[in-house]
Amino acid sequence: MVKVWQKPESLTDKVLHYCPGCTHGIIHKITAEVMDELGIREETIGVAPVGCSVLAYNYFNCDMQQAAHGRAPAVATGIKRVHPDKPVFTYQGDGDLASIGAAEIVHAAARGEKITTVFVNNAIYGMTGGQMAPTSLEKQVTTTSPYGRDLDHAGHPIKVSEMLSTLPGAVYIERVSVHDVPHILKAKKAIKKAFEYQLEGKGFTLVEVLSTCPTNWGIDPVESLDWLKDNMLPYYPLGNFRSPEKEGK
Ligand SMILES: Cc1ncc(C[n+]2csc(CCOP(=O)(O)OP(=O)(O)O)c2C)c(N)n1
Ligand code: SF4
Repeated sequence: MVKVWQKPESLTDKVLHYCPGCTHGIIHKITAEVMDELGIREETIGVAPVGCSVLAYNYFNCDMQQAAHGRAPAVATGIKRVHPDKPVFTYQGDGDLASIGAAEIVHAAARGEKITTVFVNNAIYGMTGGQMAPTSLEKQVTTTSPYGRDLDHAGHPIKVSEMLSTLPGAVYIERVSVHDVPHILKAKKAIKKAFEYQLEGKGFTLVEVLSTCPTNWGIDPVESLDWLKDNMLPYYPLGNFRSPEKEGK
């Protein structure tokens, strides 16, 4: 019989708790496939955040450590320094990474920590009820901005990839999306590159993945994919912001 699909070995058999249509599951799957393809599952140490992906340690079939809100890059730094030969990654949402954890990620990148961050930007706090995140778009309605995000009052959404790409310690920064199959394949390639650069000891690597939150956006899963495409892509352009080749590293 021809096998057309196989669950990656780097995912456990636990049923994901994510809402129907949430693209966290897709991002878990492609990250796990990358670990399988690189043959690094047994050595890899992942760091789980707070937020909807707080339970990532139940799903990734590698060693995992939980970090308090936003502290995943600091925890990953400690792990990597103790185990410099092991692949270390953090998996973080935008509330976790760009809000209370903003300093952590900036300094990990500035120090050029040899870790990989999978940064899931769904423009909202998912787990805690859909409050405005640092990445929520102008005019975006959230539970804390019921009339839409007002820039005068709440400031501008933070473009994390652009911001981190100003730091020389960050060797690979790419923004991808998972709103359709061709983009999912590109997202997987980017995550694979990030791990490969880490294995080559190049420096800090981060892949920002534009993701959906149908529950807190208040729209169905299919419309959410369109909402991402129509609203997030214009403000968060996809592409590579920093790579070792460009930096001559
Ligand atoms: C130390 C700590 N502070 C605050 C919280 C509350 N909290 C949990 S999840 C979360 C928001 C996370 O949102 P995001 O990172 O965007 O992830 P998503 O749920 O959207 O995937 C907050 C504020 C917490 N769990 N722990
Ligand atoms: S609340 Fe949003 S981010 Fe969290 S699991 Fe549900 S759809 Fe996904």
